[in-house]
Amino acid sequence: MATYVEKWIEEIAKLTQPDKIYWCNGSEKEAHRLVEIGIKEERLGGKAVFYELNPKTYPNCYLHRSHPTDVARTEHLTFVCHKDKETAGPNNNWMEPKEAKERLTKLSMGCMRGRTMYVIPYMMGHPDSPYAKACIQITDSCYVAVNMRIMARVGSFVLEKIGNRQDFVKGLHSVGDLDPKKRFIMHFPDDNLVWSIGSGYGGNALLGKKCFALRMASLLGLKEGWLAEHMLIIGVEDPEGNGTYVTAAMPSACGKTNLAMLESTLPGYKIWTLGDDISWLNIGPDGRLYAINPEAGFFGVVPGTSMKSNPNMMRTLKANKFYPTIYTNTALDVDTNEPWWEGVDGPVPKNMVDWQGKPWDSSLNTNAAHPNSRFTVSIYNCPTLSREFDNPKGVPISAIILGARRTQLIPLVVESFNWQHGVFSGARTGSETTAAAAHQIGVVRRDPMAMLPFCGYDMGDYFRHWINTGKKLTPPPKIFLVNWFRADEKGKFIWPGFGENVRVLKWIVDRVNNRVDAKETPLGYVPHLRDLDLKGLDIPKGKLEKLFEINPQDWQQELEDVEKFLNQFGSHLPQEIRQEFDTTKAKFTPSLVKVGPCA
Ligand code: GTP
Ligand code: SPV
Ligand code: MN
Repeated sequence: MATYVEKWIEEIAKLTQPDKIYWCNGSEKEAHRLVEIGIKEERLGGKAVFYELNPKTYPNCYLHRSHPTDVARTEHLTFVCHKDKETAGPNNNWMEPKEAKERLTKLSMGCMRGRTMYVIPYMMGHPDSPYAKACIQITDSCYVAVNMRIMARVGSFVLEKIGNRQDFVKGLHSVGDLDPKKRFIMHFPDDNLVWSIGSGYGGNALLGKKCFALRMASLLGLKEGWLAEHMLIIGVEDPEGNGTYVTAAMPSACGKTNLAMLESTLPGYKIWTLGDDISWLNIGPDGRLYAINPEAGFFGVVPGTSMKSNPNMMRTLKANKFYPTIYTNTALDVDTNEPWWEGVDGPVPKNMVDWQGKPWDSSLNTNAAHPNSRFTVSIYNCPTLSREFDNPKGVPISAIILGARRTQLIPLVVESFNWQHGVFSGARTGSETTAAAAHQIGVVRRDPMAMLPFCGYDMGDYFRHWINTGKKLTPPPKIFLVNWFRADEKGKFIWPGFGENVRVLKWIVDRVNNRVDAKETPLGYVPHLRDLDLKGLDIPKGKLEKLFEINPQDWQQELEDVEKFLNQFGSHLPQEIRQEFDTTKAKFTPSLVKVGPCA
């Protein structure tokens, strides 16, 4: 008798009409075979899916050039299809499920003709973890199949785990004809289904990542009492050898991967990596917050990665063992057959082609590598991987960092007064947009907890869920806000960032362990400069002050924008958030603060 899984595959094959169906087993041999297929496979325009890079200097590394219109997430084509629009909230595009399915069905009829349909059974999370989830993704792209094996735990064992159950998470993906007009990334929470067509790009096509592990999982978390977050996970080891586990949310292309692998510039401090993009946070039996990284690889921003900015990632990229490493949309040094990107160490090669394979030199004034070019690499290559990475229980979190990219206004680091104030501080956070999604770059938009594009339901309800979660935690982690990107009047970043961010981590750990006190400001606590270890850094005092400046006029303006954003959530906005807003606003509006004799 056919299992439920087999019946589902049969049904999809009938609709999409692939030439062949291939069930992935996750083996190393299979990965090589899929890469071979990609090297030989000609796509429209005669391009191969994979190009082998220099086997001596980049063994087991391959270059992929995407369709030029398919280089980033497309938020305007991403929908959450709840039965009712209200559940989706103002932060999501919504389509009625029946209508959405009709559209997708039309687009999917015969879409895999002439192609192979890959069936990929995978786990998000360690198979032994009570928090892990079993999933199956269907795709007609060998690029996606190879990437999935790096990013998740792929294997036949997952099919055994699923058996005849129906509650696994289904992902149905086809690149279609890559026409952006026929591109949709749709989520059907009631059917445990993500259905994506017309894009091969990471967040649109590797359905275990943003689609499942954030949009669908955030909703599961709401129902089951946990949080799915856009957060890295690290362990900070101090000179005495004590470890403190920290998660940090930052919007796309705002520094998670770099912070996750930070090479400390402070003697005795060491950062251990557990994840760089997604955390699932559960309340443990002892009442503390435990984090697991449901992924098993890094899908990271290439430009800017160098031995100077992120040496551990450079080492990770060179440490291939059982997994190929994929470079998507980097430039290529034609003489050496090595990938190249803006910001990498060494001189600019003489003979290059850009990310589309066109001849390139610096006089063109264009980017050789696409600004959102990405590597896909196994987390097991990482030299700083924490020994707790595979711990099914996860690690207990003492501090949550909420970051943003703001060239103005936001101080380097601020500690929230308490959990509720931290939730408000996250809710009001804005960040300048980046190349990780297809939209205008560099404009401030509100991006609460870096989850605006990834929260699968109304964000007002999401804030409520955060507040409720905090009430159950004994004790709740401290919440900090950081901003590495404040600039001077010439537009230059004031803070050196990267490895030097350990100085901020040290202060955070000192605060968690009650080792230092702090200065109160209207936004929360900031460090006394004596407590921020700045030895060896050459930042003039005026600039240091600028890093922490809180200008009431600017803040009045900022809060107007915050108020507009929060008002969108209407009755879904928790009263506590409104109270925190009013309290903050009053601090910046002296005439509203009641003065007079104490009673
Ligand atoms: P996603 O993978 O899109 O979620 O991005 P991410 O949040 O992991 O960002 P990532 O660490 O890849 O950094 C994105 C960009 O920010 C890169 O160009 C980095 O070089 C830059 N960046 C990261 N950390 C810092 C920092 O501390 N200071 C400065 N100035 N730039 C940074
Ligand atoms: C992001 O954009 O936040 C990423 C890349 O991490 S993607 O997987 O495409 O979402
Ligand atoms: Mn990300």
